[in-house]
Amino acid sequence: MKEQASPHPLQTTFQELMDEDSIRTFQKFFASSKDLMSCYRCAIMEIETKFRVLDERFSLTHDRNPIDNIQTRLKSPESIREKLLRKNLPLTLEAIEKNLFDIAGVRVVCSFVDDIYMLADCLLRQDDITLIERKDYIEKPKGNGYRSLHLIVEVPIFLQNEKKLMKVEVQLRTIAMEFWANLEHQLRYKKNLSPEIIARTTRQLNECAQLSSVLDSQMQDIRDMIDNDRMS
Ligand code: 0O2
Repeated sequence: MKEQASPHPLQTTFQELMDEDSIRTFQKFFASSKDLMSCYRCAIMEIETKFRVLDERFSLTHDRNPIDNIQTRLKSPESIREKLLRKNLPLTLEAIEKNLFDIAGVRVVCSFVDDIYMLADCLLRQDDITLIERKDYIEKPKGNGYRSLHLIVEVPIFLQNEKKLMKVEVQLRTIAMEFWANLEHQLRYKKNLSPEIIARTTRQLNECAQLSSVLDSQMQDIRDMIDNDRMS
């Protein structure tokens, strides 16, 4: 989800799109998307605040914080363009709003696996939140071992004269899941690897994902034991 430090998106595009008409279309399009991008930024703020409130209230009653850290990101113009092209969609604001649900992203890194589900439930019980899609890659990890709980939610933002419903992608994961995903993300984008190395590293990454899953369940067991002891 983190946008890596890379050349400015417009620079890459200028190199790729040679004819001046395309360059002008792209520039005009992103100038016109400023208002929509600002709405996505507002939606990110709303969701982030909701999680910060939940963390604050939980720490009051349970004497610990379920959230380790929160990261947010707005998809870059270049990623938006790429995704629209990949999905065979036109470069329009309508196409973005209707089809791309991960323009606004909030990643919540939790201490323990059960914190993920507790926070997701608390968020989804709020009466201004609508669940659009839920993908549980913890219960069913991806083939490469990727684990996280993904939610697409709709949240209202209140502007000067209107209320607007915005979609936000929320990714919830533990510190161990985050550790694995960050390293896998770095490796995934390394180019020019031989098929043999790709096969070997894929297998090894999968083993690491399984180790991280064991780590999560052992840490959860330890915490449960400590919690039970304190209550008795
Ligand atoms: P970025 O830069 O993180 O935003 P789609 O959203 O349609 O392209 P899909 O498969 O429907 O694809 O979405 P899914 O499965 O909900 O995953 C979307 C995001 O989850 C990715 O965003 C990553 O952030 C994360 N993710 C999914 N699979 C993996 C994985 O195998 N490894 C890692 N490290 N992250 C993963 P983007 O758009 O790829 O990138």
